[in-house]
Amino acid sequence: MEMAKIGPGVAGGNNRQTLTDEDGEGRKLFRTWCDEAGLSTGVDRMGTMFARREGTDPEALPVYVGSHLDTQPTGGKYDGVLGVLSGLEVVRTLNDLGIRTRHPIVVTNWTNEEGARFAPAMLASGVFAGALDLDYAYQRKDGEGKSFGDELKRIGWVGDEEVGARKMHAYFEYHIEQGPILEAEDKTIGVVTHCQGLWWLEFTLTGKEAHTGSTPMNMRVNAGLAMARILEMVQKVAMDAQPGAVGGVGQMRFSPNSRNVLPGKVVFTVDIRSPDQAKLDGMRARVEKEAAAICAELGVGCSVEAVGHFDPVTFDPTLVGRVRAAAEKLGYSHMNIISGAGHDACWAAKVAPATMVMCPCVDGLSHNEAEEISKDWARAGADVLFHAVVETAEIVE
Ligand code: HGY
Ligand code: MN
Ligand code: MN
Repeated sequence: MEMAKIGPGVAGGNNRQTLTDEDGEGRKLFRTWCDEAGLSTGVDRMGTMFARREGTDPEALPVYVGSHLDTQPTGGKYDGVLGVLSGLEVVRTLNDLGIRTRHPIVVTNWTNEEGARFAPAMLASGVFAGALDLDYAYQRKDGEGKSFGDELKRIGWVGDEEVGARKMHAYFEYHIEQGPILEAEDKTIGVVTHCQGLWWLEFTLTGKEAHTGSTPMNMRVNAGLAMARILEMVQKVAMDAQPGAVGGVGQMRFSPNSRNVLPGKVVFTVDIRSPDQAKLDGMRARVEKEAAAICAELGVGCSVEAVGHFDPVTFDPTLVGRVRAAAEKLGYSHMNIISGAGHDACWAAKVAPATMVMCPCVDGLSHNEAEEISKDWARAGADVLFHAVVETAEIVE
């Protein structure tokens, strides 16, 4: 709730977008809490924050536990934040109980998980895992043409650590489900076995700017109509690929975006996802092929760029087993679940054993200011996270 006071939304949620002044303030507050917990904080060149609690064995690779503090423009208070602050709570609890672990524990705040201001999502963890390079990340632009690199410098969070130089013994991420399954099944804990893969396809359609009144229908090069038909087609592609597939569009821009000018340019991003690799890639191929045909029929120019991608992820079975065992030991109802949303854990899984813990959220709602959880759910997930992390970090008597 303290963190939620920074970058408040307009309807009870948060607007603390990455690399804004509010993000900078949230980072400072998190840093203060880490200092108070006796952690030493390092920052890498993507601005990701790593707060370290020493282990008894300085040679042992740390157990990382983290998520993200940046939010959607109309985000909730828990997406990402719950995971970062629960990681901090693991450390505080160990401090309170005077427990020492062999492996160090590092609480992590990844930069730009959301990909709302700068695409792609999970940008910093993608660079950390070597899937994206630093220069590409630094040049990503927001809707006002500001670059990631300039904005990171502006808020003063360019760290000195090489991105990806840190090696992990294991990575854990605790996150709200952001979907309706756990609540509908009345389960308190999601044992996350996999995460679905994703493509973000940015389409740029070129029409002919003309008067919406005096231009006869047969003379129009209507990029807006092409976009509408492509959105209908994306819906059909996703429905034809059921079960286990989603597709839609969250953002589009008309230019010149004037009521009585047919758009010269329409830019929008198609978001398609599936846990099945063949289905995911098949949907991408079909969307691109059918979009080209729609535009050709209307005489509209069509170009597409993949601005976000990761393949379906299988989390580490040993760590998944520890999450399940912790839920059982603590007496929480639980079920296996595939994450519908993407997370930094998806990239961490490329470079270390990784897994996630999930708790339900009310009505499965997220990326909405009304996002809500219960204290019982929050505590149960943090409990399970604590036990799984501590078992992996090995208590030293
Ligand atoms: O898009 C996602 O799945 C995540 O919320 N960034
Ligand atoms: Mn998130
Ligand atoms: Mn999110």
